[in-house]
Amino acid sequence: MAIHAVDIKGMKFVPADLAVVGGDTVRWTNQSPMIHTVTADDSTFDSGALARGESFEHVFQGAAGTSIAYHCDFHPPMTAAVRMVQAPTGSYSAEMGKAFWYNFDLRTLYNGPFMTNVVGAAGAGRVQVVYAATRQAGTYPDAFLAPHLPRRLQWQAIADVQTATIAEFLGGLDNFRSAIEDFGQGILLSDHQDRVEADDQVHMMDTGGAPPVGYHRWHASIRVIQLMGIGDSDWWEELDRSLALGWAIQSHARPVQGGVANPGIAGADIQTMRDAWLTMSAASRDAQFDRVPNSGYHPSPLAP
Ligand SMILES: [Cu+2]
Repeated sequence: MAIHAVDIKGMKFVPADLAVVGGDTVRWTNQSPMIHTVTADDSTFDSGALARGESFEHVFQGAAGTSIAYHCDFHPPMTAAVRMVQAPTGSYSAEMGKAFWYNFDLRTLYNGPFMTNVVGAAGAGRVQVVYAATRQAGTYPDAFLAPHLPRRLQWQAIADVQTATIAEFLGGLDNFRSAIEDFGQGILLSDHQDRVEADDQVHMMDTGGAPPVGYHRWHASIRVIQLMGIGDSDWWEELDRSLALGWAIQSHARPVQGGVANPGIAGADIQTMRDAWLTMSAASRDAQFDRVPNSGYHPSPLAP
């Protein structure tokens, strides 16, 4: 059950359009100097007056396909909605993994405005560089967080695309772990024509043949999100555990991009890495990323 964060800022709810699955919590936080309310149009919830810094939470239980509109009682132009979407039911399947990675890429990597106005503006493209530099200098986390703080709205959007897409296509983090295990091995081959034409058919972390930077970038992004207090820190920690496992698996499997699925690695090796990586403390996981600053494969993923 994910917690989605919505900021009230600049006379707007951000994001104004949010997809959640039944049982998810939405937490609104007033980041503006003015008093606002979060009031359902159908009166099913009402925060009352929220001063700066105050939050309000509501758990959504509506049927998939419905949309719950809400507004601010004091400022009628402030309107937004929460859309209920269907969580996939049942256990993980490769089809589920393919749908997740395809749609996640469509919403991020293949979404030009998102990459420019959100990822670029947030500094997320080089967040792993700031991570490595401040960790080496001993100024982490303060000096790491500082340059990103003024871009909270963009980081909010980066957080939301993750929580929303995981909820919509995987249902939760158990299935995300399976999805990134497959991703790290490069065993999921997309059958979408646009991916074929882009010569980007294998769902895997890659940067044109070089060792992947994406795991470092994603890990550092999760740390920004946690340090900013966006969403549920425990949820992000669980995501980060799976992310680190994905990095280990890809470091061991070394899949290649192309028109065929990679063969994958032995189940016993995956279990060895699960045992090592999913039980690691947050601090130890941070230190693993320090071993290969900025990007690259982990040197000993079976025995970190
Ligand atoms: Cu208002």
